[in-house]
Amino acid sequence: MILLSSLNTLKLRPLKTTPIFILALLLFMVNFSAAQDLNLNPNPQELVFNEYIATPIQFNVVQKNADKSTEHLLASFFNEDNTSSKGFSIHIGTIDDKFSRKLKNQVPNKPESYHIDLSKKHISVIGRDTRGTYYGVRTLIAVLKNPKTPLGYITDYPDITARGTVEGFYGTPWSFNHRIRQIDFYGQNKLNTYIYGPKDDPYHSSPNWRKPYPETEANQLKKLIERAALNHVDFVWAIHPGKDIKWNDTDRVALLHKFELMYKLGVRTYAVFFDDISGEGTNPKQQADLLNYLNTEFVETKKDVKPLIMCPTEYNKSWSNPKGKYLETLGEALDPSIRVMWTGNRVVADIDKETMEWINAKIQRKAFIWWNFPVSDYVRNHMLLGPTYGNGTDVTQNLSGFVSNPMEHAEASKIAIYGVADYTWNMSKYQAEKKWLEAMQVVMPESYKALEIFARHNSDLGPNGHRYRRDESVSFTPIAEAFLKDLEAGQNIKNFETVHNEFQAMVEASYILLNSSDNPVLLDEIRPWIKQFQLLGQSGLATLNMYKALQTQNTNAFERSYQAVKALKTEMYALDRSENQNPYQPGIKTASLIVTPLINNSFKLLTQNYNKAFGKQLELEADYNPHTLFTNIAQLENQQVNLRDRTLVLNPPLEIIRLEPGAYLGFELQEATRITQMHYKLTPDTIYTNLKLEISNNGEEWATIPHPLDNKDLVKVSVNQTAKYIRLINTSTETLETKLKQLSINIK
Ligand code: 14T
Repeated sequence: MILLSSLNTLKLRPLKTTPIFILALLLFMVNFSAAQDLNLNPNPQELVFNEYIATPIQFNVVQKNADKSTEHLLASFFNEDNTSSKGFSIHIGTIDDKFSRKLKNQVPNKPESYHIDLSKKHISVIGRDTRGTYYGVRTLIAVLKNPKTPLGYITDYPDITARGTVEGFYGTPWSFNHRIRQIDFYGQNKLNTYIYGPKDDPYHSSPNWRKPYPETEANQLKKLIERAALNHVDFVWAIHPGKDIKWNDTDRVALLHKFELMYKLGVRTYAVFFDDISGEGTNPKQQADLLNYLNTEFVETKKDVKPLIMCPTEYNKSWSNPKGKYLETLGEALDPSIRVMWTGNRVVADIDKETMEWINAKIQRKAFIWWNFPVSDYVRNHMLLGPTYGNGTDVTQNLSGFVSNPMEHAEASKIAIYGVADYTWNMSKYQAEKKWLEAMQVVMPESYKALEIFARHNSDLGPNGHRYRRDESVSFTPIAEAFLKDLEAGQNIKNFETVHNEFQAMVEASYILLNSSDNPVLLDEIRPWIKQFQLLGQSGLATLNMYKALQTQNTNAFERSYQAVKALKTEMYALDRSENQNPYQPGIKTASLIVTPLINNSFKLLTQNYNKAFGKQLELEADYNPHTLFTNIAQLENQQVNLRDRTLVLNPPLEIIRLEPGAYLGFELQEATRITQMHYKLTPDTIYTNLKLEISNNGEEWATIPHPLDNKDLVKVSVNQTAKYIRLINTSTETLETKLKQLSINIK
């Protein structure tokens, strides 16, 4: 029974030891896999199944006091085709309905809980409250979508009261359509909270927080709020008044007035954010007084408004000033019903018991966690598609809410949010990897395997100021290490095939994804990253060809593949310079933790070995180079410029070059940069006096840098100036013929 005991979500009624025990066990194993395949998210607290039947085709559904959302949900599954008075009997209601008398003790005494009883002839779904009933129906429908229906019962409730997301990132706010899709997704996965707080909505923050939304925006918000209600999601409208708030009656009333306007649009839960402000607005006593005022004047008078949520100015431990007593003041002064947000020990951090105990003691209540994952507003060139992991699974009793701050890529964020839904509902049984795999299937039901390959290699953030990192390419890491080890030791590469397969899989997965019609909304968000991933996979394959060519001493093949890698790098560079050009972290980075370094290192080692073996001088670096050659000499037009560490080098042409009067050659840097030195070497008979060394910031006005005029060997000039352009120009009236043996600059 080892198999069964490892499955902690599924309890089975005790087996009788009979002669047909083995047969029964086999049957159970069939059942067991069927139970696993129920595809429920979040994972219910208690599933007790003893038998399976073929799922009925006709149903007779009787519902009592179901709210609009539940009715709507029922209508999405039960229709004319599968309902009739002779169908399989289903009762749906709450503990207050008569039919539930016998079973209502089975419904946990917790908000949003439900109990489903499944017998041969009848199914009952009983909710503790209307949301519980709604969740029960969600589960029932998910169960009935399977070909086999289990008999037994499901008892379920969420571990965390408030579960969901906070749209709180910097950058382009989600569109209306994206928000609708998100809200539906939350309903499907029993998330109950969407905090609306986009930093770039001027009516959420300064300057317009006091003003009503213009009609168009108001109408859209109203639709979102309705959609949230339909999905049993609390639409939490957040206001961010701290930048210019005056602690006086006028502004208090202005806030109250804005709350009233939002109430008219349908808002029933409110938040006040004091993050990212300075000056008067940061005063904790004033903040608490304002929140308490809103609590008594608004929440308590309205009756149907849920407790207030506030985001403090010191919202993480690393920012909390131990002398200032900011958090303690909030803790003492704030009405106990008001929930206080917290991001953890740092701005971006995972949560554990210690985190919670520290903050809860200060604020005298259970903190409401604002988890800054998968938000990518500080690493915008990366796609964060990895699993939801890292948070303690023993903190159910220590927090009042848990919301994830997602990426500006709403659809791609669903991978992480799917995990958040399960983590916050059933923490102790949460399995990050399993939920991540399921999420792939949910967001891309057809092409999920291709998505998995892509997502597996796109999860880390790269080095960043918050020092938050994620695992990436986990199963491939030891393979990459072994590969490099063999290559470095000059040994035969033992896992060549495995690495080859992975690169091949990267390319194939990219083709599949780019041509899938599975989820066009998702594809629109991740397309540039997939393209980059495809090029990377191809460069991996070409690098492996270099290895093979070197082994068979095929110089032609080696140099072709070598050139191919360089060409692919150029293409990747171009993509990085044209897509996702935001001003913060522009560009497209993919598989940056394991796969990219593997390919770069292999390329370098192979080129080195090749140079050694065949006495060649191929460049070792195939890294992107943002700087270009600057010349009006047609002969040099296609000459490569390479960046090695901080040295920018012109690939020296073999032929003699002719510099007509006015001809120049040099470099154009990506931006004005400090140039420390210039090195050049021409043929010894060159008349140096004909050449001038110049720098410029705009390519029009030039300043001359003195340079030695009689040098027959390598010329070294100390430049030590900041410039965008640097060039050697023939200022004489004569044409100058020379071989350019070296031209390079050192930049800071
Ligand atoms: F309010 C908070 F709880 C919070 O996390 N605020 C922001 C959030 O909107 C943003 O998405 C997140 C990740 O970048 O971090 C917070 O924003 C910052 C963080 C900083 F370290 C803003 C300025 C900072 F210096």
